[in-house]
Amino acid sequence: MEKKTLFINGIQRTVIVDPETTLANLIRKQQGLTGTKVGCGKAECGACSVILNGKVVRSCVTKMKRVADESEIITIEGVGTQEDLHPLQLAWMVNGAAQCGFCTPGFIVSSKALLEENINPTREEVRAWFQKHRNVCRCTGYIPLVDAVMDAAKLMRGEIKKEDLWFQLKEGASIMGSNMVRPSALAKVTGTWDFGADLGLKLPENTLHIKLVQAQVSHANIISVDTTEAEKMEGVFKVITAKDVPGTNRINGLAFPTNLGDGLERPILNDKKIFQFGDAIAMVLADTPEQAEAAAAKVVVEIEELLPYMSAPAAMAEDAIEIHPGTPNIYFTTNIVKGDDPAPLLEKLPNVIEDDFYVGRQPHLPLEPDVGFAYFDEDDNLMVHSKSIALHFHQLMTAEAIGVDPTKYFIVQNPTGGTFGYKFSPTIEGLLGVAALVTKRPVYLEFNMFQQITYTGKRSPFFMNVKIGADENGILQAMETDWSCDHGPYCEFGDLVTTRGSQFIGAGYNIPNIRGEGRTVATNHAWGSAFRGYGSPQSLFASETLVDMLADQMGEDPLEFRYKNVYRKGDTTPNGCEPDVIALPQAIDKIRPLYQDAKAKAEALNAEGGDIKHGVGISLNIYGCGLDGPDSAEMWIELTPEGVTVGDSWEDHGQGADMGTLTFAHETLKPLGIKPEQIKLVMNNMKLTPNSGPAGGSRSNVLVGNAIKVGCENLLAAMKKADGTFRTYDEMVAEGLPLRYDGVWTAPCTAPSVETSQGNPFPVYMYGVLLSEVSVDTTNGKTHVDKLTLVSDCGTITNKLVLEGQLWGGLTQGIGLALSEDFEDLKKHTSLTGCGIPQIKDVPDEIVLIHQETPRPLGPFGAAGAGEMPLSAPHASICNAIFNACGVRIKHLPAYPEKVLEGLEALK
Ligand code: MCN
Ligand code: FES
Ligand code: FES
Repeated sequence: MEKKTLFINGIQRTVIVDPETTLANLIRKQQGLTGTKVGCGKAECGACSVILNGKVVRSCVTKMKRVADESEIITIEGVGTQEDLHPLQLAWMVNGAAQCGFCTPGFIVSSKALLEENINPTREEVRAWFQKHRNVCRCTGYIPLVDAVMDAAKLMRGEIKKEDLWFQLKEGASIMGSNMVRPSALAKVTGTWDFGADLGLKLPENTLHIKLVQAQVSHANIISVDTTEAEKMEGVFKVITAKDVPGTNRINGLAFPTNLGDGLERPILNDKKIFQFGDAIAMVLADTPEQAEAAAAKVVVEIEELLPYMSAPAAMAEDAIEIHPGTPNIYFTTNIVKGDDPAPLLEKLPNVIEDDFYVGRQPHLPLEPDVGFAYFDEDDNLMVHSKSIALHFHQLMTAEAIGVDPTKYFIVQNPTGGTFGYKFSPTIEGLLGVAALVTKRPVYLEFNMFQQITYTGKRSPFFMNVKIGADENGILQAMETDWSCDHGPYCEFGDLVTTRGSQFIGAGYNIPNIRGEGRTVATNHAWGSAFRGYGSPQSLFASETLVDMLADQMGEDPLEFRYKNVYRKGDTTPNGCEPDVIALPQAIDKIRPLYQDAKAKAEALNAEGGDIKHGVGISLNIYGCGLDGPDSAEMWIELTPEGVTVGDSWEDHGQGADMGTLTFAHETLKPLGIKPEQIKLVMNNMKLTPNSGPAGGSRSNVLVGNAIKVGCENLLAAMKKADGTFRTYDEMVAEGLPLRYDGVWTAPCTAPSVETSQGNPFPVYMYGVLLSEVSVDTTNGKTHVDKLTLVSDCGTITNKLVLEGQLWGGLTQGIGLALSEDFEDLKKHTSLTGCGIPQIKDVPDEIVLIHQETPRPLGPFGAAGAGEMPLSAPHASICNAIFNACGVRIKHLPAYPEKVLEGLEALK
């Protein structure tokens, strides 16, 4: 141990510290300053940035022995407080720069150091600074972060005042569509928004720390698990294996009735077999994480290794054994039957094209690794706190597996540092529940980034073959599709994601005659979980590339070819239903002049010669809002002396559920003249809040928004007097009228059958048209995205800051999907950088958003969703731009430089 004097946020502190521990540990664990976050723990993300003697350092890798005596350290807590915000914190709020907020303290601290060096930076200098200091954000696309620094610098130079920046709500005005700052922003920018690991450090002293014994191979029989040595280790309270699980130890994957599996193949702790790398085989519970870790290394697992099937084709091979004995590897099939058989038509049509496409196992890469804790509350309820974005689903899926009475088991969502869909699946809820149930003590489990990446679900790869045909006028007439979805070893929602192939291959166009078949395949690679876009990025990559190829084959302009074929009145979607609104022709009209300018610019640059080739590409971006069919959401509202309290389970990944709830309540309650600050939110605690459904499928703005509207209208109806005025709280009480009202809304939809896929799955769709401008270096095959322009139609805008954040962030993940992101190689793809997360240099500073607001008949106040549309097809647009630049067609993602080079070679 070393004794040091440190000046932390200006206050002299004496610390006794292990020289080998990190500065992050000292700050967070010894000083209790949890505003500094630890994401990657490996100097790759900048979440842990602090200022050490005037320089930005990543505290997760700064050993205390390198921190000199009398050092000065500034953490987010020293930048500003809730009462006295630093200009950067204010600018972060008004620019909507904190979505999940996990990267926020690191970025703000880093920016503070920048502005101390250079009070008048250019945008390029800000971007270079973030690149140099490795500040990474997964939510925002970086644009609002740079905007925030520029605003803060102006404030600090005295060119503007705080009042100029701060959103002012005029008396009686609507907050719908405004730039009002989300309620959680203040805590996020000041480092007081406690994520799971922050709360973990504040749990009671008797909390047990869990470490897992995980599979090191992808497929094996488990012969034995010996915990004898581990149990003798210092501090160990218990080692739990499958035999100790009180329940069935089988998570319920909620399989479709036609699924050949029972949906019960996923254990909480693996007993008979290992199905994928990282499977949890045992849990060690000890007084400290270090003790648990040391003991976990002593658990001996004897296995018989089996041949792993690491892709759908491998698992579909004739000689492949059943991964789950008794269930075929192809365990679910779905078909699409629309109009006449396209086969004879495709024989005759003058313009036909067919090809194979692949979209891979995109990793979610939230900066916050999975984390949670569990305990029994004062009423003896099992309480599990996690990053769940599907509270009620997860309780249903894990109660029996854990062995707990579902009426005594509740899940609470912790402030969450992004999920992008991976938390649509339960991850550690079962482990935490079992650990608390077996030990009757509070238990805590956190993953490191390696575990986050290797253990949690991934986007399900689709292997697709698509054939389309158009008549002599270039009007699409027929399509044949075939797709295989690699869903990893666990089936949960694998059937559902496979149905997206029938809903979104060819979406956006009126194609009267379609036949196709899709199947879900069990493999030994990472299990498939929801990922933003959920099947549409796979499906649309195939059709948005193929449409481009057909236009090229016919010598037509790809934008005009699309314009001729997009949905118009009377047209139908691949599911055979009318689109909710006609929005695409208008969106194309808006992008056309910009597209023509971009094309002219690229042609002019290419005419100059050189190795860098420029190109432009287009894609339609489409996704539905809702879970298929009569999806439903609930909420409640209560009149209080101060205003109202609104309760819902609109889970927040970081997208802005708090702002959505506040906006819909405020808008509906406008007749009462209530102010936003009179609306109290109670969210995402199953014990208090009803089933609003998961925050997936871009459903919440529509589904929960409608439920909030209904609940608020019920309250208004009860408050209304005969003369049209409203009763006060006191009058309601005096008349003995109930103060609390429920709001329920169900989508008037029908889930398509698996035989034909015909039906009306979604009440509302989101639409976009994306123009990508890229440059390709033909010497090394590297693509750079230079500019993106999106015409987006998400219906009436609920909150502009939130919506724009969703669009920038989603598009940026599309750049990753197009060019760099993958989880395939279990040796290489195990860190944020290894998985190809876009850093600021990979994302253009110009991502232009053009809003079209076609009101949706079934959307609350006309709103659609927003979360997934921007990631539904940007990769197709970018790859179409690569073709336009250099003639190379990318059909298998990502478009790594070597693939582009290979294509260039082939062209020669
Ligand atoms: N919104 C709006 N105006 C509209 C439509 C939507 O302001 N016309 C706002 C909504 O109020 C909400 C947000 O946009 O705050 C997204 O709305 P919606 O599309 O309904 O999606 P959900 O609230 O159901 O959120 C889930 C969605 C999905 S499925 C994933 S995955 C996702 C996403 O949103 N993961 C995210 N956005 C994310 N954003 C962040 N920062 N982190 C994630 O993990
Ligand atoms: Fe330290 Fe990522 S750089 S946590
Ligand atoms: Fe940057 Fe979520 S706001 S990672």
